[in-house]
Amino acid sequence: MNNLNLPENFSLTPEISSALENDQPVVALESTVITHGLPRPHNLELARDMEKTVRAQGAIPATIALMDGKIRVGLEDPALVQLSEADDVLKVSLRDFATALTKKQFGGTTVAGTMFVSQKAGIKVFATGGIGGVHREGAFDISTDLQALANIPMIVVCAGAKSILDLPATLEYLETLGVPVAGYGTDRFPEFFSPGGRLPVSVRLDSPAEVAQFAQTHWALGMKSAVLVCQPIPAEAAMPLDEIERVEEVASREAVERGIHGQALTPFLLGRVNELTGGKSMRANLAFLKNNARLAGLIARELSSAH
Ligand code: PSU
Ligand code: MN
Repeated sequence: MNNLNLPENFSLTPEISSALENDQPVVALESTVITHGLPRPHNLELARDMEKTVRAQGAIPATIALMDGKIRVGLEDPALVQLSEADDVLKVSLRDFATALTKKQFGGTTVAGTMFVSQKAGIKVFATGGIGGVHREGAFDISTDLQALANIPMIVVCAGAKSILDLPATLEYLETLGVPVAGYGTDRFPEFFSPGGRLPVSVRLDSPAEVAQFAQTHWALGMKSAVLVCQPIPAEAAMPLDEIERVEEVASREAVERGIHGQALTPFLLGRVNELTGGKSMRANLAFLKNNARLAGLIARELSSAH
């Protein structure tokens, strides 16, 4: 079903079409975390949990992915199962859409890919784990996520940027691009597996209503960039900073030694960090993903009632 004058290749579930037409709250969810970020069966459990969490806030989840030559907005459970079990899935950022469509390959959308599709469909709120950024390993490895945040006006809820990145450089780059970086309930930039504390954000926001009001003010000025809302990992799931830093250094060194770069780098680093922490980092990852789905649901409700 597709009543929104979207390009041919888009396919929306009836639930999402009707929610968007009636200005009901919708939260976009990415699928790279399902196809490349988490091992089976945790990927499917997480995908279902995030959808459930969004619904529990009174919003409708729209998981976005490429399947059977279509850009799918909203995945019903059999499609989620199929995606979570598929092999040879492409990681789809902005340059990869036409590849997945012409080759009829399945694709998991990154933060940038998910933002692109969301904007076309008219979804304003998106929950993810952490954005991509400036990598430590190579001078030119800068995630397309940053470009998307500069150009696509929506609210992206995350737990900061992955600490496997060069975080000061990532924040400088976001400043250069004019992207507001909001700390949710904090004035420090959250660092994914840990609540952070070392780096500042550009604004602190303390409630879903304040986030909605901030974004509307930003866009009413004519700004085109996203608002990045960074919520620290729940305290009980956080990991000690020295432990994370130690394993991240090991993973980073191995990536350089093995010549891993480009799109393969992020999945490699996250996978190695998970192995080296005996699965602890994955449990932390699951905790903040769900927490972010919750906050995004609440923000989406604020935005839709404000219209
Ligand atoms: N965070 C995770 N798991 C992931 C990602 C982030 O915990 O799989 C994904 C996101 O989809 C993000 C992407 O957009 O990694 C960034 O990849 P790259 O650095 O290649 O742009
Ligand atoms: Mn990259």
